[in-house]
Amino acid sequence: MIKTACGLDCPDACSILVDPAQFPKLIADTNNGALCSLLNKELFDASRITSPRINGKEVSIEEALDAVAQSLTKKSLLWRGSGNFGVMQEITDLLFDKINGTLTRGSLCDGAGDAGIIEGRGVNRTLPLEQIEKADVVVVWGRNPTTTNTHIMPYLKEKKIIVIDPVRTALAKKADLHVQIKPRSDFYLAVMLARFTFMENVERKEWLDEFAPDYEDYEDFTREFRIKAILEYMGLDLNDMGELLSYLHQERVVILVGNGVQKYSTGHYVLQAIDSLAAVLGLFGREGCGVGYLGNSKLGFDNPFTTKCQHVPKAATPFGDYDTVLVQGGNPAESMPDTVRVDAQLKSVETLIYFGLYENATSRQAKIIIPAKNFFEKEDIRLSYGDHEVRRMNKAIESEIGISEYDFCQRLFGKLGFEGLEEETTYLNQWLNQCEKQDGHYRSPAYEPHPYHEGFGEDGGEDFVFVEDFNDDFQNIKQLKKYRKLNKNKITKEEFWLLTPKAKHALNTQFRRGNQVEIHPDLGFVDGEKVIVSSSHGSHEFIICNNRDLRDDCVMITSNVIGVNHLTPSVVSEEGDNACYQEVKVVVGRRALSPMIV
Ligand SMILES: Nc1nc2c(c(=O)[nH]1)N[C@H]1C(S)=C(S)[C@@H](COP(=O)(O)OP(=O)(O)OC[C@H]3O[C@@H](n4cnc5c(=O)[nH]c(N)nc54)[C@H](O)[C@@H]3O)O[C@H]1N2
Ligand SMILES: Nc1nc2c(c(=O)[nH]1)N[C@H]1C(S)=C(S)[C@@H](COP(=O)(O)OP(=O)(O)OC[C@H]3O[C@@H](n4cnc5c(=O)[nH]c(N)nc54)[C@H](O)[C@@H]3O)O[C@H]1N2
Ligand SMILES: [Mo]
Repeated sequence: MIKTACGLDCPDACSILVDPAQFPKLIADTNNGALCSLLNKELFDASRITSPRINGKEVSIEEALDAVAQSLTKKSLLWRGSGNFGVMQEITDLLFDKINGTLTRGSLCDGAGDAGIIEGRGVNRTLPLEQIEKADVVVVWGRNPTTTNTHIMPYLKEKKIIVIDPVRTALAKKADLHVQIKPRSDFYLAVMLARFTFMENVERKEWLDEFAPDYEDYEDFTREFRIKAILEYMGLDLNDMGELLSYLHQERVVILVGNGVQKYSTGHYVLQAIDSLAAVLGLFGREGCGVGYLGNSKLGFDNPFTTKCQHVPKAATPFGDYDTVLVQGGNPAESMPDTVRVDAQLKSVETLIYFGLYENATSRQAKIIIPAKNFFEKEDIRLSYGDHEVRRMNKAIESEIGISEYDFCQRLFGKLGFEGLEEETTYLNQWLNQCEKQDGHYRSPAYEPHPYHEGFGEDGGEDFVFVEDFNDDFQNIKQLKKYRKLNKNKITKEEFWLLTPKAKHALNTQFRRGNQVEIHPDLGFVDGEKVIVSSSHGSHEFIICNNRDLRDDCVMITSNVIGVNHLTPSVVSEEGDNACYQEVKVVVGRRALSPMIV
């Protein structure tokens, strides 16, 4: 049995025991001991790329790497996804530094929220699991842990649970209160809750005086929002607010925020407003309290892979500007927003290199294919954005297939005549040596039992910064209106918010794919019916699945569904260079309708 850690991009970062003869067993660690349905040998083997290819023809790894080396002498971009969360993924930055190549900045994931947290708190610290355990009330806000973070579920047991989500999620069904919020209105809810807290005079004055002295200005800011109009917009009334506040005003309250609230251009405002509410309630630095979001797993580390390379925004990468694009550990042709644009751009790249595990829409376009090793087959270190444990990913399986990121780099350094790459173990140790070690466990240097106990900013000496403005210029784009005119009577009268959260049995575009659009049954569609969903960015065909757990102003298409990102825009968030998957409205049409031409 070999102990390792799961490399899939998920906050659980499970420790697992591997018996190479059987497939992995999960060990009770930060988790409840149940093996995740994704750790399944059949899934890991299905569509695996087993040999290098150039222009569709199988070649030796030597030939493939020669071709890569040659292509990297031209203007090159590295686009790295999050298919494997190990730190060694980033070693290829050192190669791009040598060739004067370009990297990406920002994120497809949590960047907008992260930017909002940094504006308020100065630094994004992970809330330790033990604080969640000590809470009386847990507010789960735009996060779906039953699907995306199952090993946090035991920490929610015997707590009062409040869910704020446009979908009646599995957790919402069991919760003490579910606020089925209108999408993209979380900013207003957070501001209103702060306003009511001030009105009831239950803000934590003592704490505010010490750590967030601008709170009176914030109170003025919250008064700029008209109660009646905002409540109407959100579809909530005073009773709803009263009930919600009765939970928030309890002694130990944790707010767990997810990606759902910030898949918008204004995502940073939402996190800063939720943090501002938490400040008014005095939740920072206190036992059993706090705001948890996707943390910055590399916080506190000196990263040996930092370079001075130039960067372009990841969510709207201009692939067409480069002769050579290396895609590593990602599937941009499907996971990026606005894949109609992405597809066209990738086609214009002279040499697209795909370095990954599975066949997918990106590998199908690539000229050079380099098979990767999966996380069972190489050495690495696993940080987590959900807790502070640092786990070794030990090689558990010997495989003939593929090449590790370190070996890829080392061989290209050799071919291109570069020097300065250290041994693999040197890098691994550089990460581990920065951790605190206790009973065989490694812990991130950023760990603090009560984050922000001493205050905000990197060193804890700064005040909390409240959100102080809000600009939102979301518009229904003209093209959609034109489309509506052209297709009068053939598409739904309504424009729907697009919700695109994670799916239970897939990890983004890896593993099980889907084809469904979920919609409220009152809208009159029939299960199994084929429809075309369109936005001003593109169209795609999906199969109807009626779902009463949705609001009737939303449709839901999970991130593993083929074609979902034909609908989403290349918009980059106002702060944090993040993708804005839900900054869009869609219409639903019958099969007879031609796809929208963009
Ligand atoms: N099984 C599985 N687990 C995963 C993943 C996976 O693909 N599959 N992906 C992993 C990754 S990469 C990430 S980043 C994490 C993300 O994990 P989560 O943060 O849980 O992210 P999502 O599933 O995208 O969205 C969470 C919830 O937000 C809600 N939501 C949507 N729009 C809004 C809104 O406007 N307001 C509010 N309040 N809620 C809204 C959705 O209905 C959904 O229930 O999960 C990780 N875990
Ligand atoms: N509509 C919609 N789109 C979304 C989202 C959404 O919620 N809705 N979520 C967004 C989010 S939060 C994220 S994080 C992104 C994720 O988007 P991506 O980063 O593109 O991740 P995946 O789609 O999971 O593709 C990962 C690929 O990595 C490869 N891979 C896995 N392990 C390794 C390895 O060890 N080495 C190498 N070289 N390759 C490996 C696999 O071949 C796999 O195809 O998707 C985003 N896209
Ligand atoms: Mo993500």
